[in-house]
Amino acid sequence: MTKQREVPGVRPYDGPAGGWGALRATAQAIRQQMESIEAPIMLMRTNQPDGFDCPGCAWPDKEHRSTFQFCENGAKAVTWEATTRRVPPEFFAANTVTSLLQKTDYELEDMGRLTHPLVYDRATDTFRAVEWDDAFARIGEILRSLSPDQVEFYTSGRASNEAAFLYQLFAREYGTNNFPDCSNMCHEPTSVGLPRSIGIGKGTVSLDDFDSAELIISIGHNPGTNHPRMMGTLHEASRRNVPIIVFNPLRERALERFADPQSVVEMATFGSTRIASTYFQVDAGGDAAALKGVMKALLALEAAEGNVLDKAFITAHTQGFDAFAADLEATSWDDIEKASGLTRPDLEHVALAYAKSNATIVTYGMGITQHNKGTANVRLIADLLLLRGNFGKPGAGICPLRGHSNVQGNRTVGITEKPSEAFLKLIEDTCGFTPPSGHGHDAVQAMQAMIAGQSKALICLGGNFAVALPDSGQSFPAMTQLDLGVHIGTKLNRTHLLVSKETYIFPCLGRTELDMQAGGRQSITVEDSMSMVHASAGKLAPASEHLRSEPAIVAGMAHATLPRSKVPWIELISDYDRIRDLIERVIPGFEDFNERIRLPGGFRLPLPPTERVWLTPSGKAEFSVYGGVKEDADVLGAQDVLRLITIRSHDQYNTTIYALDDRYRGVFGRRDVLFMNEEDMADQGIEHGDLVDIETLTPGRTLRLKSITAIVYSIAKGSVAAYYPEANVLVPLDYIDKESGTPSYKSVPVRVVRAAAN
Ligand SMILES: Nc1nc2c(c(=O)[nH]1)N[C@H]1C(S)=C(S)[C@@H](COP(=O)(O)OP(=O)(O)OC[C@H]3O[C@@H](n4cnc5c(=O)[nH]c(N)nc54)[C@H](O)[C@@H]3O)O[C@H]1N2
Ligand SMILES: Nc1nc2c(c(=O)[nH]1)N[C@H]1C(S)=C(S)[C@@H](COP(=O)(O)OP(=O)(O)OC[C@H]3O[C@@H](n4cnc5c(=O)[nH]c(N)nc54)[C@H](O)[C@@H]3O)O[C@H]1N2
Ligand SMILES: [Mo]
Repeated sequence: MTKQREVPGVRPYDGPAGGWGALRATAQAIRQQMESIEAPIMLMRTNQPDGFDCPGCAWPDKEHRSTFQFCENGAKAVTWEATTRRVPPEFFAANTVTSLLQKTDYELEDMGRLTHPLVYDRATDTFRAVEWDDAFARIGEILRSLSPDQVEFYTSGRASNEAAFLYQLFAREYGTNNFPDCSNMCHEPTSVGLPRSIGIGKGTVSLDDFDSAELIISIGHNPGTNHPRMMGTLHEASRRNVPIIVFNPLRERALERFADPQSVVEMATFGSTRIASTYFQVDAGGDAAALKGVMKALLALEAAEGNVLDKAFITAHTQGFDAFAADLEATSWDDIEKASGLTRPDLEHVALAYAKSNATIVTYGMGITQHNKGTANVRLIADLLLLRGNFGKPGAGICPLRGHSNVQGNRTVGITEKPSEAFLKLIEDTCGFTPPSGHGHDAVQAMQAMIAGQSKALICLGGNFAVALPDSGQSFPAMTQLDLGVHIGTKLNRTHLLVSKETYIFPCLGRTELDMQAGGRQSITVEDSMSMVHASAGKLAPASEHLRSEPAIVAGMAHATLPRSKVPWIELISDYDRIRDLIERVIPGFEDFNERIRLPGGFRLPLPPTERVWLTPSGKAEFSVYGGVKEDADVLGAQDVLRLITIRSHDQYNTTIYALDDRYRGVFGRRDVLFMNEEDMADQGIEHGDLVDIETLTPGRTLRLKSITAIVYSIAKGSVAAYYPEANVLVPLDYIDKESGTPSYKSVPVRVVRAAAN
């Protein structure tokens, strides 16, 4: 690399991920957000048998049964919620919404916890406190005046099973299946693709499988930041000499080297462990081609040497192999190399390693799903595993890294815009009303309906809907056209401030807080990435005496909206065991829910593929055919078109910005950077530290982000990366995976030019 000029806040990070840096960052997060005496005690209660579930990520933990495991970003998530800072009504009286909109997303949440239910007052352009019952009554009145299909019920995946179940019951009794949810922007390709391939839209591995895996292939996820407790698992696997093959356009430090803060030796000696045995910097959007290349090479190996494919498994358990193999045959190496950015020998190397392993796990995240071919990507991963029978045996399987800590549970208990007939029938039989059967809106469709003026109200169970969605230029104004906006949240965010004609903000209890109802102290339940359901109970005093729990707020709105409701809302929330009894009657797999949730560690929901049972229409696992590699090669290979990836920094939880550093990528105190490959920069005459403008290549409209600082980074040639949510102005709302509706947040075609004023 040529000698570069100094760029403020940009300096290479040479250490491993984890280690002392992680401990220091944790101490800092605690210092900034909360009284230090309380903090360690509370962190010790995270993921303990009688404590609360970490609101950070959905990675499971053995720790629900054993001792506290250190996690920097889990600590940040917990301290961010348990902060001692508050935004009381006096603050809102002194600050107009217009002035608050000038603040950054970071500043908004950093002000602290919401303390009172609030209503927007247009005359003064401020929020003021409102009584819960008055707010519920008015919301009921507005909802009754609208047609149910004009209302959108958004869910962000932090909500508990109990809250989410009541929420879908409310919306369905009211009369709609409009359930946009964060999963639509996240793992929807998993929820759509895996059922087609293996009959269920969830991962099939358990933590124990990692102990006996012989090969791990990690595609498109960044666990050092987003699933930090997974690092302990990868660390152990690496120390057992298990090869870990990584596909990622960016060099992510935690996937290269990691020092485990639990390891006394590594901490004392400043040592670290390699994570990836081989690291392939695939092009953004190039995974389908890469996976096809690996499988094409595997078929060639089979032809040459035999005994590579698990033929007995393929014959007994799968369907569609011939068409799948013929398509691989027809796909040229030339196109595979062009579309993936990797070479044939690279991919043959992976095939060889895969052929040698008797038990392989493939882990994947947003680098796979957030593409216009997200569903095809997921299915290709399943195909790869099917070829060697890597389902239903120890040490093998598919492992989608879920996002929010209970996003999987939300879907299990009924948050879906496309409910099955069987589910609707169970609701009808159990609850006594007929739920609507027509499909509702997903997240993008909900926003499109709002932009078109068809949807008139948005209710949000958590999250930051408008900011998380693409195309802020269209999405933000659409919020302000609504008749009603209702936001249940813990902290103020921009979506709350994009006020509708009438807007309410409802402050709720977080995971860490004590939840007292008429029947005493309550616990809630969540489901992790590996289908384990367990209880969570907060212990801290609530941030304010006016907070209500999410189930109580949902029940309050439902009770006020549906005067002839068949559901005993108020009774249900007095004791959440009653909600769980109802879940048990409606959702398969929850037999004896209340008994089993009281067992240490909870219980696992059924996962038929682990027993080689396939709930597909044919009763077999299905191979897929993805025919788009040639097209990908043409598009990805095009001159001066770059592919923009939008990513999370290390100090960020989705739209929540904890602080402005991205330690492992060497960015400090700023987020206005564009990571670029050095050769691409040279091609465009851009130097490290130059200001650039980014423009999306979309027909008919101009989407532009100006004055971003381009910096040299180890990223695949042809790919560039910027931070989400800032870069959402560049993502077209209709640029989606057509099968799942998920936005292509990680392959936006852009042009980067030096800023005019530079
Ligand atoms: N601390 C923290 N934890 C979190 C979150 C958070 O924001 N902060 N978010 C939560 C949520 S909701 C989610 S969904 C998960 C997200 O967790 P991840 O799936 O790890 O999400 P990202 O950081 O968006 O991106 C993942 C990686 O994909 C790579 N990538 C981008 N494009 C491609 C591609 O085309 N191919 C391949 N192979 N790789 C690609 C990027 O370089 C990046 O390393 O984490 C959850 N946990
Ligand atoms: N460009 C780009 N866009 C993306 C992505 C990307 O990679 N790139 N990733 C997408 C993904 S994977 C996801 S999951 C979505 C995330 O989209 P969302 O889930 O909508 O967003 P979050 O940022 O997680 O929501 C933060 C807000 O949640 C509220 N909150 C926090 N804790 C609680 C709680 O316990 N209860 C309640 N009721 N509210 C709470 C707070 O008010 C906080 O402001 O964003 C998507 N958008
Ligand atoms: Mo997510």
